[in-house]
Amino acid sequence: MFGKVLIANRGEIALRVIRACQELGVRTVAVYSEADARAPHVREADEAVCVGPPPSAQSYLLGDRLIEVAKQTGAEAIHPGYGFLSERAWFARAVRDAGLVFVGPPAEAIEAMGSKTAARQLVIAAGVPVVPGTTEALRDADGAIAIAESFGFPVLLKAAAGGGGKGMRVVHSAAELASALASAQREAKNAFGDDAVYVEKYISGPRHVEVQVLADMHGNVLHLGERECSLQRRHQKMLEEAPSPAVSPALRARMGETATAAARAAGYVNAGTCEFLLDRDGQFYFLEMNTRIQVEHPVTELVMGIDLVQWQLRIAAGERLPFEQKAFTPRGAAIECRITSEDPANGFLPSTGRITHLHLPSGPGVRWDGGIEAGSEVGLHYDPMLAKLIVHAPTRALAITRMQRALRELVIEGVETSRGFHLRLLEHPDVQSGNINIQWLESHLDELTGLSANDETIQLAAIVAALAAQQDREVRIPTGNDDELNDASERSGWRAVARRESLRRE
Ligand code: MV4
Repeated sequence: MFGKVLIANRGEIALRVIRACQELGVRTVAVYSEADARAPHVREADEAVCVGPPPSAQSYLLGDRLIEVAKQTGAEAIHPGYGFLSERAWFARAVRDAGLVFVGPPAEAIEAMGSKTAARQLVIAAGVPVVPGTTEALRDADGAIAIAESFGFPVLLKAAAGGGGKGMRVVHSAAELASALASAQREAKNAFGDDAVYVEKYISGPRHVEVQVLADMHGNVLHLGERECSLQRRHQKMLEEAPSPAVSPALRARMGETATAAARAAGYVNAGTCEFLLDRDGQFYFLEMNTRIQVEHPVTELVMGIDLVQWQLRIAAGERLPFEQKAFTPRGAAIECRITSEDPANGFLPSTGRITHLHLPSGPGVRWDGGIEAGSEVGLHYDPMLAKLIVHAPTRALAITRMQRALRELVIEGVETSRGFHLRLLEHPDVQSGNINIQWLESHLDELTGLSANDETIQLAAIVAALAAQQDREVRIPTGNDDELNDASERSGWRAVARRESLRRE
């Protein structure tokens, strides 16, 4: 195992990697921007080096600088986390060329999966089902129309260098195609410096199901089942779960074999994820492979009983995977809520400020992967995800109840957060029954964000809750028929918080 690892990231994932290193007896080097000088990841690491001013382009994205810091501090490997430099093939290559280990796949595998058309060619050759479409960039509108007509409208134009939903256009008829192609090409050129656009049949109302893969340097490739990730807004996932309520053991085995075939075809090593669309008839189609650890990895960890980040490090150090595929059957159900500093009542506008008060949920089956603490300053330089709240329970229904309980325990003061939105989401019958797809969340936003109280109402509610809490502590709850009072105080989150706060002060 490595003696020392540099973590090229911040926030909750930097802390997650530090914890994995600590359990493996590996020393850690954090890097940070001037905005993060007091951030928890800086304190929790064994050493920390400031790499620049707040904008990521001048700090967390300075690959060469991070490699220099790794060499200066004697780190042997760099863990990139997710986002930032995690899927930049040039960075993986530069790390390797500097004589260090990149904790992730080989640069060649990142490259192979980075071009969506090249990835399609690669996986088709391995027998993986993909959505009908092209494997080469479109040359002109006439050619595109001929192809689109061969499988029928609507079709979806996608940037070859894209991924994650950037630069896509749904096209409903031949008449719209020429102008959609031109604008997609323009957008692709601007976003990725490459105007290559290809076309796929548009699948309407599918689920987004992704399969976790682990591969070592010795040819062992395993899958760890799927995650259901359909509940997303503007390509940002809000809630993920494992297993997917739509995947049977037989489908899991087929999707898993498909994912490992795609990974093998790419010469994949380390942790990766194959994204699929799963349609209403149980047909699944490979979309793309994410060549990094993902935000939602904890739900897989909980149902499979394995530490994925530790295994990323072990694989990078040359260890063999000691598992047999049949060891990986999901146990129970896990759900993750991404707690963001966004205001759901205000179009998910990012909210900034200092976290003045933080009360974390805990107890059976609750995990908090956070990057903040009381006193943290939340700004606009980085992603608004503050933390992930993850629960594990014997069944999906119990996991939902447990998540509701944990969200009610959670108090974050100082910035607006998605907490209340998550509570309402989990109350919805479609979410409770698992009857969701990738369009569900955006088509139910009004219902989920509708009732927004104004400041004055919130102040009144807080006062009433405080008064009610004052009563609760004065009245010794006697025996017998006080069930109603107990029920009411349990059900009101306001009252529970006020009671907790009023009792704290003595
Ligand atoms: C699609 C699709 C429908 N049909 N491809 C979005 C992210 C990127 N990985 C590909 N995406 C999609 N590709 C075809 N042929 C719908 C989406 C899509 C989507 C996929 C997964 C999760 C959320 C999504 C939201 C909108 C669109």
